[in-house]
Amino acid sequence: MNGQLGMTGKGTGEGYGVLTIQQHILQEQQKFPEASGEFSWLLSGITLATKQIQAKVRRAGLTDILGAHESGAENLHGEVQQNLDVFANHAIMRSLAVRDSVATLVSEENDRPVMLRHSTGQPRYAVIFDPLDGSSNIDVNVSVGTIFSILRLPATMDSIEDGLLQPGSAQVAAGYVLYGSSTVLVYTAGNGVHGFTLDPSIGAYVLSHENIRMPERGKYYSVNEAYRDAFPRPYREYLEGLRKGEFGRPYASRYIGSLVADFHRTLLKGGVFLYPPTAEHRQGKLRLLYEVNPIAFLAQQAGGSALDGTEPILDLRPTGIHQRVPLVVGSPFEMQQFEPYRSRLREEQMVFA
Ligand code: AHM
Ligand code: MG
Repeated sequence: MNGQLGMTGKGTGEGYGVLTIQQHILQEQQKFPEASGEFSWLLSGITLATKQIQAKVRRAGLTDILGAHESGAENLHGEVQQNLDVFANHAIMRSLAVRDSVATLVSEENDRPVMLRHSTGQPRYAVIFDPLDGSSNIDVNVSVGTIFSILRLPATMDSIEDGLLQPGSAQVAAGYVLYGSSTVLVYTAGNGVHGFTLDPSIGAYVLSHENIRMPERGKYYSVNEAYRDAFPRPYREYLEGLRKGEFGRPYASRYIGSLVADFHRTLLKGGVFLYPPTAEHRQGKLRLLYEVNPIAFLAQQAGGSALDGTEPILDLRPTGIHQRVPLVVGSPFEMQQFEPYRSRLREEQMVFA
């Protein structure tokens, strides 16, 4: 593809051809003559909203937008919504609501799916998203992100929940935007994982990481160590194995506390990220539909894999749109080393500390 455009390599630079995400999607679409173009129109809604969100995030320290929303409203998980969460949610809703192909929107910030009524077109997609993941990190200037998952709804369904509760393997596309030292959009539509960096000088996401492959193994494990004693024994022993060099060499740890940022590092550098269950939170913290499924799809497309401890994430049949699930995701070597612990998690009664 680079050759086709006469590009010499990774391109965010000025003065030579850059491939924007829109061009990239159109090129990908040409491989599927039956594609109608509505999918690229839908994705452009996501890129537009995330540009608005990143602009707001970049100005967060300059405005009085930080802090709890005026109403002090809590979302259904009992967390105080922050202004930027609300802004991000509205930006995505606004942008996607006018896309004819979108039938329903599901957000971490809304307890129910939002149904869209279009006068024209054939709505067929559901967009499921976490508008601003890791938002408690904003007021200390730590990276946050937006995560999205796209499903095709069945032609007939008993209820909208019915259409939404599809396994992660049914996702037609998924991705995230990381508002870090630069703004990076990473997505897959089932044909590899591609990364784009926002070039602020032209306001466009340009291809910077084509066909990302996770390294075979990495140097880091990533977990909230403070909960370590509360994890079931096989998790504790796996972590001990990583720390003590039982899998070839001792690992170092990295934990940011923003899933998007922690996963982005794991995707590019390899290693393993875990959010195991604890006695208090038997399903961990992360949400299946708009956090874990998209991350698992990206990991799989990049050569890694993801488990809920025992089962492949992408095989799970969801039971609720805000369902939580434990997560172990990583590169091939670390996931291979996890296998004996996975068997023990299957066989042993869950023993928490
Ligand atoms: P949020 O959606 O309310 O921001 O919570 C999700 C975040 C993830 O980004 C991150 O992986 C996790 O919470 C960190 O949780 P903890 O503080 O328990 O380690
Ligand atoms: Mg979240």
